[in-house]
Amino acid sequence: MTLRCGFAAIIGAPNAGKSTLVNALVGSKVAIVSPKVQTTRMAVRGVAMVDDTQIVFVDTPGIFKPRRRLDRAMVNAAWAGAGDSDAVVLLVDAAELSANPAGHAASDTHSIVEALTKDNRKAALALNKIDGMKRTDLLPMVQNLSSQGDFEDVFMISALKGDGVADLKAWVAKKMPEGPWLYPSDQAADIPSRLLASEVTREKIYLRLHDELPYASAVETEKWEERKDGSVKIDQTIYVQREGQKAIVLGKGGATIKLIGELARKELEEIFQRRVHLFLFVKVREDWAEQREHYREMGLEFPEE
Ligand SMILES: Nc1nc2c(ncn2[C@@H]2O[C@H](COP(=O)(O)OP(=O)(O)OP(=O)(O)O)[C@@H](O)[C@H]2O)c(=O)[nH]1
Ligand SMILES: [Mg+2]
Repeated sequence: MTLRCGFAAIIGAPNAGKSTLVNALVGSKVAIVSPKVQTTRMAVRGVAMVDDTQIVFVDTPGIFKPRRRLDRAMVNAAWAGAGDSDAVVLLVDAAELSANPAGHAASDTHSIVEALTKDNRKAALALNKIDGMKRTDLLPMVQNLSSQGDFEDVFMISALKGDGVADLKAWVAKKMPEGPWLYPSDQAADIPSRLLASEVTREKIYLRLHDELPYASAVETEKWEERKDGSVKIDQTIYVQREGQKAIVLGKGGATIKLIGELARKELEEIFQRRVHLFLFVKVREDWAEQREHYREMGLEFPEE
């Protein structure tokens, strides 16, 4: 028996479905998902087994043209995830590309292909969200992308429905080098519980609140208190940048934060398999996105510029 183990990075433009795909490949929820762009902020590892091969999938933030400091930290984290890996999968939202061939997703994807080519980095191409698309729309897209870069292989998948996911996983498994496993074979996620708890709350913010609010917010787990009865009490702070945003997060009579807290608590109870008491606080900190300590809390490196 030869053990194999390695890293496989899933990269792509924002909203391509990277986190959905990593969850599907791993078979449990390790990364948060929302319909909004820039949901993922840091690289998250999910572990999958294929026979004697252990694959450490790395979900990465979307790669786009960064404007803010936080954007730069996210894009840096994405490329760092790709740099350390034994296989790279470039994931593309085929439905979006078909609907908007000259949109953001297309140009971000084009820039990623250029960067991969320039660095001589090999990658497989995976067209995602093919559910509900016509095959005849996919072929010209593959031709177009293949003329931009040289891909090791091409897959057409639906991360949401599962189509093609097993084939992609088998391809990745073959790319993994010989070596001992890094994780126990039954471990799926590698993220500290406190950080996972913050991410779950942030997902509910992305699902429930709109416009600039998700992008102006950060969640930090301040306290994690084990109780004698087996439950856990978690205190979290939601940072926003303006008083008006605080009012929106709270909602009328506190209704919005109550709902966010309930949704997050239910999911945390499922993930941790125990009772959770979740307490959310909202704080205005105009410049949290410029402060080094928040980046460490988010699992990101602080970009100097
Ligand atoms: N129809 C369809 N929707 C999908 C598929 N995969 C993902 N989605 C949806 O696309 C949206 C974005 O999914 P995510 O997994 O958060 O995408 P992401 O690439 O991780 O996004 P960022 O972290 O923001 O870069 C969500 O609403 C998903 O449900 C798919 O195969 N088909
Ligand atoms: Mg994501």
